[in-house]
Amino acid sequence: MKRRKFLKNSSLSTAGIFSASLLASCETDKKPQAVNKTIKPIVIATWDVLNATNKAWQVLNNAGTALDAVEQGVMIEEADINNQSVGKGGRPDRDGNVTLDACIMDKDSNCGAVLYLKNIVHPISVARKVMQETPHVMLAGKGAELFAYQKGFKKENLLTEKSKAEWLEWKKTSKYQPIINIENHDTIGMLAIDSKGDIAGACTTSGMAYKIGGRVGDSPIIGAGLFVDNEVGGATATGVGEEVVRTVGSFLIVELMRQGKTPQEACEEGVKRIISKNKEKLDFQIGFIAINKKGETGGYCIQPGFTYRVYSEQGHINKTASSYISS
Ligand code: SD4
Repeated sequence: MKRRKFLKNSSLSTAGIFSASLLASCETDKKPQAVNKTIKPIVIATWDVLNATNKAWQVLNNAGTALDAVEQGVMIEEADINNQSVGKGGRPDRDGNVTLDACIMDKDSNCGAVLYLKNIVHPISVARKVMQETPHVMLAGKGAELFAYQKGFKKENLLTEKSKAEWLEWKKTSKYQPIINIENHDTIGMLAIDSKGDIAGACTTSGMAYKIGGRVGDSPIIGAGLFVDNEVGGATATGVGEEVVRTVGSFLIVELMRQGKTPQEACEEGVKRIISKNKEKLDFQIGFIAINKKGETGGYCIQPGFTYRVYSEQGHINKTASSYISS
């Protein structure tokens, strides 16, 4: 079986675990190959977002750009009403409004973001339009929504019956106390390298459940929730955004990689920086993932329970990030 076809079949059928040793065993009858120095596409995303990384990989595997891959990848989660941290079906703020934040960054350090966007299923695509079709980087609230309509996006109710019912239940106590790995689960940050070796990233969320109306987290803030430097690599975050903003987490991680740290070391340092500002009370979750220009990846978090997906020619893997606090 041809390597490409084999990989394609495997990725579609195994829904996940695909080891390098399996790949090696299927190739033993082949002639030894010269070391392939060509660039290998790869995509990495926060949490176990199999469908999103599958989509991004499809784009990369068809010689698409990293920018298209990350946009189309995260759109899967935005449209999935079962993901209650992103797009349609997201948990609302304390007043029952679903408000979305997203940003995108390309290989040339162009970036676009939307903040506090209502009624639009795909904030990431609006963010891309802000990046490519306006002189601005960020649009917020009503202005972002009007811009989206002008660009042809349709108005849609984002509050599903499930999220509404949970919100009505929450209102009985109205206690804002995000539950680790539950209410801050599944925000998607995605980083990709395409066949030209270019890097892009995207991050999209409905933010912290039951936040004060108007609250914006780290996810649409370039440098905090996402940062890409095509010379170095990229990083993205999930978890309590306020803490990520305080240390400009994703930018910090990319700069640490620029200084020579591996993605794993840089993520660990980024998490530890946050911890150093919160010695008294570590009752929240932050998870970072990162990728460097060589396609090496890393992930680290405060609390156990954060996973991330990596999809490359080696296969499709859901990795459990190591954590500062052990399980
Ligand atoms: C925020 N970082 O709005 C986001 C929340 C998140 O999974 O990551 N949820 O602060």
